[in-house]
Amino acid sequence: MKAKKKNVIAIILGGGQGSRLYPLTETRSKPAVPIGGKYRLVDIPISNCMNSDIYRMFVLTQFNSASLNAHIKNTYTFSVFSQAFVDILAAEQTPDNPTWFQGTADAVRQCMPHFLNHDFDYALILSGDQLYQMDFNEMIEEHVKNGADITIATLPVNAKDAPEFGILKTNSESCIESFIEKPDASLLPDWESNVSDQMKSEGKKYLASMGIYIFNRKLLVELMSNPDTKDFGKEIIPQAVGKKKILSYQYEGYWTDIGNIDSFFEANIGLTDDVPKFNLFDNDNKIYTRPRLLPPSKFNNTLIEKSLISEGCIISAKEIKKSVVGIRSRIGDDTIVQNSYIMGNDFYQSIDVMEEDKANSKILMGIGERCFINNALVDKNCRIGNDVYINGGKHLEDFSNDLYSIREGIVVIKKGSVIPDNYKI
Ligand code: ADQ
Ligand code: ADP
Repeated sequence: MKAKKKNVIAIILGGGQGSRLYPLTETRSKPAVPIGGKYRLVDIPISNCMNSDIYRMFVLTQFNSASLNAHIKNTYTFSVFSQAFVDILAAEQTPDNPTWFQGTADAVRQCMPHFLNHDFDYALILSGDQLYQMDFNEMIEEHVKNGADITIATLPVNAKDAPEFGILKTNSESCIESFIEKPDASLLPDWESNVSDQMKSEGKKYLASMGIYIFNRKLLVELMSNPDTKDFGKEIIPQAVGKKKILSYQYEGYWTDIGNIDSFFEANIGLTDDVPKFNLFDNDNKIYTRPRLLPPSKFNNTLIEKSLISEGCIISAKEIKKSVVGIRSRIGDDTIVQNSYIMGNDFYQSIDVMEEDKANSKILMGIGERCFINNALVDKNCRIGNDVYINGGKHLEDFSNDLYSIREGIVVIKKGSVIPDNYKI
């Protein structure tokens, strides 16, 4: 049974400059990056909030993109009888704040006047680039029951991952006694925690901050009045340790950071597993997104193995394996797609326009005939010609040009790229 509703607002940190997800963030803000064929990154924290009965949400983003605005406006519309909203707060220049957000805490600080217009007792601060399904009510219950000033969701991690996180140690009451942001591997022996036997057996001996925080309103106002602190992980949390009661709320479910191309790609392809760790097929924890009223997908002689195919596609490919295919995708005859994420298209070309393009030897939207695509991430609205060969893998070095980038062996075709016939990567 869900706990009684608390007076909570959610603040979703939608991203800094998004350089780690480049080139997906070249023309859009990070929360608007499409995931899972039909969702956008911001749908994950928003859905977690809604599934936890938290309906007042702010999305903080470094720059405003048309796709983010359209997505939020067309998706999260609530009844006039409810208090629910999803507001986008983009970094704005004002006479007091001439700069962009300087970090996560600075982003919250610059937006404080907007939050304070609302009645709330607790602020739930979330990252915008994580894949997980979590009931925040339990965390809030623990926060209130223990009389904490701050609660941080934590997760056991192994020595390989620990240097990428804030690592902490707790006392027997689960209160955080020490915290270090992204420790050097050489320091790890001092940071082991007493985790469960199961976690120990998996080598996960370090307790990491998931970057999910609850702050009491009064404390948040107090902390945000110091303009010198720019970041939660680097300053706010380490400085509060020993002075405030900071509770660790330990979580052991599936959670992954999707802040870079490699982890974003893995998270998408992971959705095609027999039993994916992130469950889209869950009655109780729905992932919400824009309802689009698209037609059913249509196939012609295609072998599909372990793949997610979104609505509104027209597919004549020979084979699609271990891939995620996004809305309105068009894939031509005899093409093979393996281990790839094809994001799909924002609109259909009309038959007239397609005829015109063909007459002018222009490549059509979608993927042409007899192509081979492996280990690739194809952004929206690309026009890939016939007989194109894209074979990503560790044999490729990092690279970038106008059409595509290569990151950790994954070939990322940039949004709207036109890849000529017979092109090879
Ligand atoms: P990181 O994820 O490395 O570590 P950070 O880069 O600050 O921290 O990002 C946190 C979230 O805030 C991300 O969703 C990011 O996109 C967003 N963000 C970053 N800068 C922003 C800005 N200027 N404006 C708006 N949003 C911004 C943090 C903690 C660690 C913890 C990990 C868990 O600092 O202690 O272990 O999260 O992932
Ligand atoms: P999604 O289905 O990914 O949420 P939208 O339905 O918001 O995407 O559509 C994406 C964008 O594509 C919209 O901003 C829309 O205006 C734009 N769009 C639609 N048709 C065309 C077109 N023929 N040419 C260019 N852009 C178009």
